Amino acid sequence: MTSPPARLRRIAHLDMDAFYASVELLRYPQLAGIPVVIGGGRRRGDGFDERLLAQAASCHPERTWTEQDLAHVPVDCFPTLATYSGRGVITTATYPARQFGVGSAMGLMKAAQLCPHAVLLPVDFEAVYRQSRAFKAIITRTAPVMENRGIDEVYIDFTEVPGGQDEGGRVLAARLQAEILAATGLTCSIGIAPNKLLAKMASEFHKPKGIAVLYAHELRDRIWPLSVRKINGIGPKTEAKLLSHNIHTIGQLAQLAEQAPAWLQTTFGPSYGHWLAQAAWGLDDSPVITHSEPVSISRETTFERNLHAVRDKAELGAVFTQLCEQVAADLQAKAYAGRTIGIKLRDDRFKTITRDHTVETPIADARSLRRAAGLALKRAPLQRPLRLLGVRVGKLYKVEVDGAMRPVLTSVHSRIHSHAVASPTEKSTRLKQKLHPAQDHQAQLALLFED
Ligand code: TTP
Ligand code: MG
Ligand code: MG
Repeated sequence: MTSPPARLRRIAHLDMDAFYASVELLRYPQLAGIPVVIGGGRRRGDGFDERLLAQAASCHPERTWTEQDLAHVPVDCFPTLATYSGRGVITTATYPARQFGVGSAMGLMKAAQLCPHAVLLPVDFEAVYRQSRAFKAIITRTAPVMENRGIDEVYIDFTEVPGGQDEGGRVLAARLQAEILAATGLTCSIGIAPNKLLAKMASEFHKPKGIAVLYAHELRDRIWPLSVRKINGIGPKTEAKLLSHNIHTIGQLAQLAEQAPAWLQTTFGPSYGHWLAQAAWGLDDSPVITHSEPVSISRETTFERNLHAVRDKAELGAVFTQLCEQVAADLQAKAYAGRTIGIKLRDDRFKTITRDHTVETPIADARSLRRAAGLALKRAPLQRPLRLLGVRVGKLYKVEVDGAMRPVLTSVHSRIHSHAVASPTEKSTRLKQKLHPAQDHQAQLALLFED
C-alpha cells in the first residue's frame, strides 16, 4: 500500500486592497479609477453627504438630489485635497492616488502638493467594521482555520482545505477572492507560502487584486532581494540599526546570521537575535491561531417574567449573585481577572442600560465581583420592571501560572466578547428563593444590591 502524498504546509495571508477607501467607493462608485484619499473619521450625522448633495444641487439645480442619488453626484462636486487646510493625515489612498506618491500617514497638506485633484473623503467606521466582518465570514465558510490579524487582514491555513494544495494554493485563493468580491464588492490580495512570515510578504507582491504563490526554494530569488523592513517584526529602529551596519536586504541579514550568529544575539538580545536569523532564512512555525483573547467576559439572563427591583428583590438579588458566580467561574476557568465590572439591564420597554465600576486591582472572585457590580447597579435607574440582567467584566488581565497579571492587549480589530447566556429554565430550577412584596421607594432601591 502506498501512503497518500504528504501535504505541504500552505499558509495564506489575505489583505484587502486600499480597504477604507474601497469601502467608501461602494457608496460613491463614480469615484472608481480616480485618485481618492481618506483623511479623518466620519461620524453618523456629521453632514458630509448632506453637504455633498447641497453641492450637487447648486451645480445642477435642474434636478432634485436625495440620499438615493449619492452614487450619481458628479465627481467635480466632491471636495478635493486642493481645498484642504489643516494638520490631518492620510489614512489610506486608492491605487490611482498612490501613483502620485501619496499614501498612509502622509500629511494631507503635503499630499495636496503632490495630487491636488485627489478627492478627499472621511471614513465611515461603521461601514468599515461591517465589511470587515462580512469578508471574514465568507472566508471561514470555506476555510475555517483563520486568524484575525486586523481590520482588513487574516491568515488562513490552506493545508487541509479542499483545493488548498492545488497550484500551491492559487485555486483556493482565486475562489476566495471571487466569493469576497461577489458578497461585498471589495477586492483583496493573497499570498500563499509555507508559513505566516513568508505569506505576509507574498500578499504584497501583486497588490491590488493579486495572488502570489511562494515556495520555500524560492527564498533566495524572491525574498532575499527585499529590504529587511519587509519582514513583519522588523520596525524602524531595528532597520536603522541594521542599516548602520550596512545590512539592507533580507539576503544580507541571512548571510550575517550564518557567518556571525553571535553578533546578532549580542546586538539584539538572545531571543530577538535568534528570531531575526530564523526570519531571514524564511523559517517560522507559528501556528494560525483561530481565537483571539476576549475583551470581556459576561453572563446575562432574560427572566421568564419581568422582575421589579423592589417587589422581586429576593429573586433579582439571587439572580444577580448567581450571574456574578458564573462570571467568576468563567474568569477563573480561563485564567483571567478584570478591573471594570459592568451591569446591563433591559426594562419592560426594551430600554437597555449599562453601568460600570472600575476597581484598582484586577479581581476574579464572586464576592468581589458582586460588590463591584452592586456599586455599578446602584447608579442605574430601577423604577421599571426588568426583563434582563447581565454582568460583564472588562479591562482583562491574564493570570499567569506564577500568579503574575498581564494586561490583555486587544486591538480594536480583533475584539471578541466571551459570552454565555443562562437559559430561563436553567435559572429557575436553580433559584430557590420565593418572591416577597416590598415597599416601593427610592431609598430601598439604593440598598438593594449591596452585600
Ligand atoms: P493596510 O492594509 O495597511 O492598507 P490598505 O488596505 O489601505 O491598502 P493596501 O492595498 O496596501 O493593503 O491598512 C488597512 C486599513 O487600515 C487602511 O485602509 C486604513 C487603515 N490604516 C490607518 O488607519 N492608518 C495607517 O497608517 C495604515 C497603514 C492603515
Ligand atoms: Mg489592506
Ligand atoms: Mg492590512
